[in-house]
This record gives sequence, C-alpha cells and structure tokens, in this order.
Amino acid sequence: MNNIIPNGIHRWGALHVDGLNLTNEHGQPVRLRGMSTYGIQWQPQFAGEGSVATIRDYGANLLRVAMYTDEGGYLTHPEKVKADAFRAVETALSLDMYAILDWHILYDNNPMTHLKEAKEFFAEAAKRYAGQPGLLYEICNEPNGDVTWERDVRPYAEEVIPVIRQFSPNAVILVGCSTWSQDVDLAAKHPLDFPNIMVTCHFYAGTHGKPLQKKIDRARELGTPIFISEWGTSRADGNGGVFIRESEEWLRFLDERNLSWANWSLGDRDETSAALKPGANPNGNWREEEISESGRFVFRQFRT
Ligand code: DCB
Repeated sequence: MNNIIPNGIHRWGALHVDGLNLTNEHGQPVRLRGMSTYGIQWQPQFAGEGSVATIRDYGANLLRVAMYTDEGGYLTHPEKVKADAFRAVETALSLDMYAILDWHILYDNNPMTHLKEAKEFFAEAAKRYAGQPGLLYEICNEPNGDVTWERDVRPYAEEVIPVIRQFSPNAVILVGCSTWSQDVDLAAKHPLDFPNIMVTCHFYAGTHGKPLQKKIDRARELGTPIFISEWGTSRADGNGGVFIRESEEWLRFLDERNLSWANWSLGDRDETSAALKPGANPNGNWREEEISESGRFVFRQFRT
C-alpha cells in the first residue's frame, strides 16, 4: 500500500478516548498534529492533494476541514460547500492522514440556531463515512455571545452525537464550548454522558495565555479530555504578531500534556495567522518565499 505514514490511519487505526488521552486502536496514547484549512468556502484550493501532501511531508498527520456555516458557507451554498468539504476530507484520508470535519459556526454564535441543518448534515456525513477509521467529527466550532454550555451547547451535542453514532458508532466527536471554545472548565462541570468525546479548546498566542491554560488544567482535573482543534500564532482576530515566543510557551504546555492540535490556517490570506503568503501555489511544494513567518514556525513543529 502506498502512502502509509508511521502516525497515520493504517498504523493507528480507529482512535478512541481513554481518560484524558486520545488513543490508537491498541489503546496507546497518540497525538494528532496538523493544520486547519482556512474557510473551505473561500480557499478550497489549499485542501487539494498537492498542498495536503506537502504538510504531510513536513510531518503533519491531521487536516481539519473548516466548513463555515455562515459567511457564504454551507447554509448559503450547501451543495457546493459540502462537496468541497467532503473532497478535502477524502484527500486527507487518501494520504493516510486523519481528518476533522468541522461545522464551523462563528457569527451564527449559538449552535442551536441551526440544529436541524446540523443534524441533516452530520447524518449524511456519518453515513458516507461509516466504518472510516480516520474521520473525527467537530460538531460546533466556536459558540460565543449569549450562549452557555448547559442551556445551549450541551443540549445541542445531545441531539447531534446520536445522529452521528447511528452510522458511526465509535467515531471520536469533538465538541466546542462557550466563549469561542475557551470555557472548557465550565463544560467539564457538566460532562456529556457519551464515550469517545473530547471538548475543544481554541487559543491565539497573541491574545490568550496563562488564564486559558489554567482553564484547560481545571477541565482535565475534572476528567474532561481536551483537543486543541484550532490555535493561531496571531491575535484572536487572526492578525497581528507573529507571537513566536508566546506560541513556543503554548506548544510546551501542549507537549507536556500530549494534546493534539490543528493550526489556523492552511491558506494564503493576507493575515499573519495564514501559513502561506498571498499567491502561494495551491499545488504545494512551496518555496521558502511562499511560506509566511507563521507557516515556517508551525511546519517545523510537526516533527518535534
Ligand atoms: C476564530 C474562528 C476563525 C477565525 C479565527 C481568527 O475566531 F474560529 O474562523 O478566523 O479564530 O479570528 C478568522 C479569519 C479571518 C476571517 C474571520 C471571520 O482568520 O480572515 O475574516 O475568521 O470569518 C475567534 C476566536 C477567538 C475570538 C474571536 C474570534 N476571541 N472571532 O477570543 O475573541 O471573532 O472570529
């Protein structure tokens, strides 16, 4: 078989959650590290084979597919955006990399607002990828605004998880939490009563530091496993910096806890969090000049 990597699907198989750890099919703790796409409705070209294979060559074993709901995403152009998201997922899987299918809510801040659409979407996806060991589902990117875990996010998850599990009974499912997926400690006080669930925590090195790290540790003390499905070297608005020293401190924190992560983002938008410079080749194999300061820093981390 071509395309087998030492930390990929063929070697590790279906992942599970055991205590605070993500484990491979033999129950050994493993770690996923890779990139999140930029909004797939805007830059599907960097989720093609050349680009994804290039980050794999740098050592990544994960691609997160950020399928925005709002902002011209799935809710506006369901067929087109879904096709681009599925294509990106299948590109990663075919390269032996794990993939995350992310229902990327943002300005549509409460996941309950589009519960019906989410259930339809995840039913279709879970049916399509039933029995596929390499796919993780992220059911809400970043709840924010007037949203709480207990009133909104947890009930949403309780509706969507069974829909996925009907077709994909053992898939690992990632659940966001309030304040742009920062209130992991609040989520941990009222955990979801399903196996193979992780709560996501997102950080931006120029904005978030010690206080958010404390929240992660508090959540873990309460027994909640954490997955960093999005982080950036910039400020929380995707720009500013690049905050290399702060990013290094964060990565040390993640290393010490063996936390999995995806960096925002594998795209060429003119903002510091983008790993590529505007006009970078969508087919990958980038020259040094096509990679941003953030990209150069992050691509080095996959092998450490
Ligand atoms: C998150 C979102 C992600 C967003 C990045 C950076 O939002 F999940 O979609 O990406 O973090 O802000 C940005 C892109 C921009 C784009 C914008 C809107 O980089 O090019 O214009 O999305 O689509 C966060 C995360 C944290 C916080 C706020 C946001 N925070 N936010 O802590 O305040 O408002 O987007």
